[in-house]
Amino acid sequence: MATNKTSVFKFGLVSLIGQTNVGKSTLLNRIVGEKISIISPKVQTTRTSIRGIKTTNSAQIVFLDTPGFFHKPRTRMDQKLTQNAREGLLSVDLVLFLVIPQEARSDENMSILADIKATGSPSFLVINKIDTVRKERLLPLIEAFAQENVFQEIYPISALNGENVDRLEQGIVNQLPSGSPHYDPDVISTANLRFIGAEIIREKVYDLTNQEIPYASAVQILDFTESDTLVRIEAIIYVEKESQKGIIIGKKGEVIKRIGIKARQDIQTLLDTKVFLDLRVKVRNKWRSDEHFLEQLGL
Ligand SMILES: Nc1nc2c(ncn2[C@@H]2O[C@H](COP(=O)(O)OP(=O)(O)OP(=O)(O)O)[C@@H](O)[C@H]2O)c(=O)[nH]1
Ligand SMILES: [Mg+2]
Repeated sequence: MATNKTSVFKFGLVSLIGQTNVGKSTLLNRIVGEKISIISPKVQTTRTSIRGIKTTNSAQIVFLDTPGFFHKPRTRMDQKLTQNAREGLLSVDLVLFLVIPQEARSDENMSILADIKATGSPSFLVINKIDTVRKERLLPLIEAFAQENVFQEIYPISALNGENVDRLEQGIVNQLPSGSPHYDPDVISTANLRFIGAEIIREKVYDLTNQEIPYASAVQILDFTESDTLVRIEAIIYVEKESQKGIIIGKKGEVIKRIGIKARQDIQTLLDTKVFLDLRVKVRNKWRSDEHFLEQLGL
């Protein structure tokens, strides 16, 4: 008989934690092979924890992408982000702690390291963005972290170009407990399309605006109707001030138009169908401190 019954199927929950902007969402998307989580060069991009699922012949890995840890929560939203970030430390089978070479031994990272130690969860250190430094710089870092006696394994990778990501994936699978898959093999996220649509629009706001505008913005989907040939989406971008509304709309509506075009393209690619997107901007004073509204946003 050719069937191989000796290899056990692996299943587990793996969290991606670390400071903001180290490439957690980029790594999730690279491993899953689709854009599940939005990415930007600006800090504080991910706001809620997002699950991405990778299924192979031998394993199903559920990744939990989390918001970056940061020091000084000012608004209620900041506090929620920190709470959501901490979820990644609890009841997971494996923690992936992402750092970048330039800031690997930062105070923030030393504090996250202490948290990982305290929870006692199995964990890997992932040194990301190795494409940005000379390889000689990595060895002392790896040695310093190895001496902490916290990490089962240490992987230098580039989530951007994929270097060493295969080896990391194999390491993860080896570490996971045996178990049956919980999701259909073609399910890649537990987030619904409505949520991912809102996130893609928010990503374009991050892309096309600056200063405080991205952080003062939230996207809510009012209508998401799928038919055979078209998906119709009606969405609102909330900001906190009239002046921010002016900036998002832009001269003669140019900025909002570009946000709409770029978002529509990405959503069309994801859904593989034509998308009609109706986008408006509204002011909602101090929404970042409005508990009820944050809940509506799923935060
Ligand atoms: N050069 C380089 N850039 C990378 C790499 N991985 C991610 N980036 C970039 O780093 C920036 C931040 O990436 P994200 O994936 O949004 O980072 P994050 O950790 O999810 O950030 P938050 O959601 O804010 O916590 C983006 O501009 C990415 O393109 C890498 O391996 N090399
Ligand atoms: Mg992110």
